[in-house]
Amino acid sequence: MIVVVTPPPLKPSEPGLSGGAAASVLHSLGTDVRWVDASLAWHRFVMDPGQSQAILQRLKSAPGLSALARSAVRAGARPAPLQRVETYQDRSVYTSAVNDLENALRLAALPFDGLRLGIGMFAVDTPHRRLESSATLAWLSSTRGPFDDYYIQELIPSLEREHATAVAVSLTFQQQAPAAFRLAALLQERMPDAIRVLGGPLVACWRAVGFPLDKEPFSLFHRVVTGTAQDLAELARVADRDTTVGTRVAARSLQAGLAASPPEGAAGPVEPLVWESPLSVPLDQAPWHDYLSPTPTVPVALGRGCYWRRCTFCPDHLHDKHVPCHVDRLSDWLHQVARRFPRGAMLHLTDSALPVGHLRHIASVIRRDGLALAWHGFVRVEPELAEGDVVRELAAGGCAMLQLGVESGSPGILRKLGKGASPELARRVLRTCAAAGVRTHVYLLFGVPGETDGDRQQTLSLVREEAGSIHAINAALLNLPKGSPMHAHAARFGITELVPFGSDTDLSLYDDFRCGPSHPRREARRWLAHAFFKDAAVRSIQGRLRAPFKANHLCFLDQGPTQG
Ligand code: B12
Ligand code: SF4
Repeated sequence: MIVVVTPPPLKPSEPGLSGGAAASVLHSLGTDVRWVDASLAWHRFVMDPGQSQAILQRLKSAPGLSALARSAVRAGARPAPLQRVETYQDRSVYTSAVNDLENALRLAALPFDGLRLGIGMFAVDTPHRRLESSATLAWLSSTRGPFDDYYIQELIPSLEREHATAVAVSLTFQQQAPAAFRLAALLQERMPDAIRVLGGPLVACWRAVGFPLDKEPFSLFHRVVTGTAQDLAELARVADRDTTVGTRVAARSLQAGLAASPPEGAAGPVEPLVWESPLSVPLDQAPWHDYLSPTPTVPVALGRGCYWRRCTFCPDHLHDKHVPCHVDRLSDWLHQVARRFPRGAMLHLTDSALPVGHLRHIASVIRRDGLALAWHGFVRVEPELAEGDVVRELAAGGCAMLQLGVESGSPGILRKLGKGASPELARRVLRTCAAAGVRTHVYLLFGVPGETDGDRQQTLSLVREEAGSIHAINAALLNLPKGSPMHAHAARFGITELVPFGSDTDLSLYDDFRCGPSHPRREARRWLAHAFFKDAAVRSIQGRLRAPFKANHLCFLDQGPTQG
């Protein structure tokens, strides 16, 4: 049996998509596979009152311990505050529940000097050590850490009981890397015969920018792969020598009536099978009752890649061209989810930019067939979303929230970013969504090369003037992705120097940058602190909300204090 493991810590509000999707693909290839959301299982493990008590015993004299312990008890209650619908009806109640969870995770990290844990967060406070470094990850893989007790007491014994022949570790975000490598080290010690494979989006991104992935700690794995369907088929073949997956796949391809030759750029005949269907987690394997959401939330990708691919600050063109799933398969999947959750579910559509055509299809199926499903996800600022009829149709078909890549209120900055949308269009889209009852989560980007206070002020004006149509804001500073057009042609954008984020960060996917004497990220950070976050309109939207769950919970939250 192959066991796919999603390492901690992801936000515990819904299943991690990548590992679950890998297990679904392996299952569709006829492989004996089980998926473990070890992130959720680890959260459940550390929130257990027995675990908190054990830490308290160990650290009797640490300051502030009793407050952390009280928080941990509240966060560990069942049902947890973040599983109750009422918690989301009042932003201050919600914020307290989030604080309790964060405190519980802080408590779990306390026994380990220099390490910090939070919601979807793992940080190293030790000077000169950063997570984006193979040396730091090698050190963490050889050191006892906050995941050990769970691995040793729960996960590894379950892998032994099931006679796992291969353990496929799925790595999406940097904060999961310490747990991924530590698991490999413990498996090497305790289950040396099991094949250890590392793959997933973060590995694919490391490979795409050309990092060598053969030294320590990568050598703890037998294989490090990007995670294409071809990689999964190969894994299935190696792990289960008695099955002839290759033959099965070929047979299934024929059954599905797929072209014999793969599309350009595809690794082999397995890929089209995967592309036909939406990619999601196995509905029968996720521990649905344990996620910290008021409604079961099912992540799904409607395709691979982005259909726009022209934003200059984005590395998306390094990956597959956009391939959306087939709408008939999408309808089938929606029905499967609705059958699994007759009392309702939230779909988290995870694509970087959701095609409006697919959204209209989802809405029409949900409405026509009366499915108890709602959904949210990222969209580009598209003219169709400024049309009242279209957005009302989406709202009637389950659209709870749209996450909009507005980025800036300055036309010059938007042109530089290659967004292909104007501030005026963004304003119309925001108003249309609000009028239709769709929450809007506005993503803003600051610290762009050449950005002035005037540009930033235009963004603030947009927020002020459209505040009544904005449900939440995400204001980010530009970390320049390696491999993005802006990085590859830095001089064209007025960048005079690319500067690594810290020394010894050989695994960082991003750089900082300077434009002559200007340090745009630093200037923007100052302006955000002094102007943006102090502005009344921004404060009225943000309220006093603690929002590390971001969109995962904002889609359930009622409006801020000054809105209707
Ligand atoms: C969609 C996406 C998201 C989605 C959800 C992702 C998810 N899987 O949970 C959302 C919108 C939530 C998201 C959020 C963020 N994201 Co993002 N995201 C992506 C993106 C574009 C695609 C990943 C994806 O889900 N694809 C669809 C799924 C179905 O495919 P898949 O994950 O590739 O899995 C398939 C295969 O890889 C394979 N597979 C998976 N695991 C394994 C394991 C083995 C052994 C094998 C053989 C195969 C295999 O099987 C699957 C089915 O075919 C990637 C970049 C990229 N192009 O890969 C960035 C990326 C993962 N995100 C990134 C970042 C930074 C973020 C944010 C932190 C951004 C922010 N500032 O808020 C947040 C973090 C949220 C969090 N939970 O902590 C970075 C991560 C690097 C890092 N520094 O941590 C990436 C790499 C982009 C980048 N280059 O910067 N993201
Ligand atoms: S920023 Fe978003 S819309 Fe632009 S190319 Fe990247 S993924 Fe596509």
